[in-house]
Amino acid sequence: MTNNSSDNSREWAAQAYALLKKRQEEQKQELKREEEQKQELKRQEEQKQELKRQEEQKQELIDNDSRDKLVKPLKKIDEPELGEFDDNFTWSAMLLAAQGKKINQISIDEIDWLTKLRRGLEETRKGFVTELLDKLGDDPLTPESLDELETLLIRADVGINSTDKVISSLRKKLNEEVLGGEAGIKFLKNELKSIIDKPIKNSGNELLVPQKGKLNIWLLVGVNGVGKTTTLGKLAYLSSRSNYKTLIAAADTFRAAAVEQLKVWGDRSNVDVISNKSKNADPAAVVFDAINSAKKRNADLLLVDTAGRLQTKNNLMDELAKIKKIIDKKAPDSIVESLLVLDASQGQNGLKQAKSFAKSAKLSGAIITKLDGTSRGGVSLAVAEEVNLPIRFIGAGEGIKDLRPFNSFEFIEAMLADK
Ligand SMILES: Nc1nc2c(ncn2[C@@H]2O[C@H](COP(=O)(O)OP(=O)(O)O)[C@@H](O)[C@H]2O)c(=O)[nH]1
Ligand SMILES: [Mg+2]
Repeated sequence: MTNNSSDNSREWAAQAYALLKKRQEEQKQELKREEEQKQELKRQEEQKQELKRQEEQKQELIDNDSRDKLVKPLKKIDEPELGEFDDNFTWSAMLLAAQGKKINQISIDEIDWLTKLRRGLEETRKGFVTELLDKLGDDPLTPESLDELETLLIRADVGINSTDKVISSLRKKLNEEVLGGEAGIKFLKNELKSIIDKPIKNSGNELLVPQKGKLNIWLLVGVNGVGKTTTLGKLAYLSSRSNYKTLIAAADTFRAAAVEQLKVWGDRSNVDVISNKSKNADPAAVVFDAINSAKKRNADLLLVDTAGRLQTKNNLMDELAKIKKIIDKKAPDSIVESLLVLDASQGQNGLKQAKSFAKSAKLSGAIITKLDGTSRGGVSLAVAEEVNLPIRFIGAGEGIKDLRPFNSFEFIEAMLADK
């Protein structure tokens, strides 16, 4: 990046920061005003109560109930606090600007997420870009530096196929022209992005959102512990926040605690959970009930949590097939997505799981979780290239907001950020 454009971006980021700061200040003032009004109401009510008490001296108990009803629950600030105007902010704001966002269109939420994503991919980046940049410096790329790059890509779990692809197109490019370090990185980013974008383009659907006017059913599948239930909770929040009528089906009837875990998530986003109390209930029966409820309530999106025990994989696949059969029968017009949840920290192991699931269950997309604090974030590329699955969402943390629709530009920029 030239000094000039970096100066401009910094200026842009500074303006965005000032605007967000102002907005946050206004929000705080608004909250303060509301709080003051509430206090005033409360005071008036207390006065009234006092009068009443004096009138009804016989009544000893204070009527707490009516007072409580007046005090509405505090409106929570939905956005996280604005942090410092630092390198994280500037980097995140620059990424948003690069995607055509206007200053007044960005939110603290987005900045927060991008900061998290970049921090999460730090381990993947270390020993990859940092090393690469050290090695390349400002010198033009050479065939030897390509060998090093090859090793680094494989080490970051990008996968053999994707690595081969990238290295051979870089080699071809080098035969045509001299490529400096910076231009090399840019070319590399483009190559990686096009690998990850290919299945998304092939699916004919850039962004996965529930289709309005239809029942959308999203099945979350994957082995135990990868983050299915957590991801489903975050999805429920994302979807209800975007005003989709959402419902959860607790079809992991194998783990007793799974239903409780889901209910906690459901409560947090105000989404109902359909479950079956009997032990070892049939998952397909839960889905059957959930579809009934979804139809009755005119729901837009039904999120289905499934079991993931690996030791009885055949049963698991049978179970998924049975769930799908019920859906075909009960809701033939619904739009079904089978999303494989993959734990990025499992690297090549996760890739193996993806391949075996893809063979037996018809998958339509992937969700990569636990991108925070793993050195194996590159596995996302391998999933796109080797299992041919569009990545739909990524998770980078255990919080309710730590999941976002996948954005390949942001992902690659975060993976190859130069700090
Ligand atoms: N750090 C981190 N932990 C996660 C993420 N997603 C899920 N987890 C954790 O992974 C563990 C297993 O998650 P769970 O949703 O129960 O997995 P399931 O068995 O596939 O349903 C839990 O401790 C989650 O808090 C993530 O994006 N980042
Ligand atoms: Mg679970």
